[in-house]
Amino acid sequence: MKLYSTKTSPYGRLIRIIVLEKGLSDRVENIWTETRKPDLPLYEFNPSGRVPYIRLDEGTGIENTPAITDYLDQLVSPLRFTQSANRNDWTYRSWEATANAMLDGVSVWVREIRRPKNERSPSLIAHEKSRAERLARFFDSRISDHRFDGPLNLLQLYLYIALELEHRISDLDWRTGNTNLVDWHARIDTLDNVRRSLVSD
Ligand SMILES: N[C@@H](CCC(=O)N[C@@H](CS)C(=O)NCC(=O)O)C(=O)O
Repeated sequence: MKLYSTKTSPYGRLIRIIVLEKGLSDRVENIWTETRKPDLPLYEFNPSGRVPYIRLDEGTGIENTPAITDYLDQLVSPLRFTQSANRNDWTYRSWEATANAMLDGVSVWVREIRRPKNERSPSLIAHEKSRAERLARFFDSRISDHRFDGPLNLLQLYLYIALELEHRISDLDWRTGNTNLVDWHARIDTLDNVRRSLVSD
């Protein structure tokens, strides 16, 4: 199967980590595409034009990170990311959704600052900056919980990938005052599959 992504998509990187964690590298070919341009070949089979997108060998495909994660997870047992025990752990589920919200918010921020200066919305940027800072404090005070430890799960991945966007947004300062989160990020950052998921632009 083929994994369509841009080299910079945070969601694409998350899926690359899951591919590695599930031992699926031999079955998934990375295809680098562009987005947000007219007439991309991607639109022929994925009309939304969003990535990541998994094109299955038999000609169908799936977009959206949770659905792709579900698909990849069920290919190789044991289930790790979706239907596993933590699906009924509502504290886990609540934090996973909050980490997903952080990634969505910071992604909106990145997209906004990539627009021409005269098209950017200062109020949107201020909103996303304050959301990200609030959520960084939220996770800093919970990061010693066991749910942030042990084998990578979706909660950890959403949070790590959101924090990683500091490399793309100079105003994203989640580090100041959040020393627990800084230590946690540094530990996740050294994991083998997390390193292997990096690609140069
Ligand atoms: N909710 C989606 C978000 C995916 C997303 O926002 N992808 C961006 C790249 S990071 C994209 O494809 N943008 C191109 C477009 O909107 O046309 C997911 O979880 O996969």
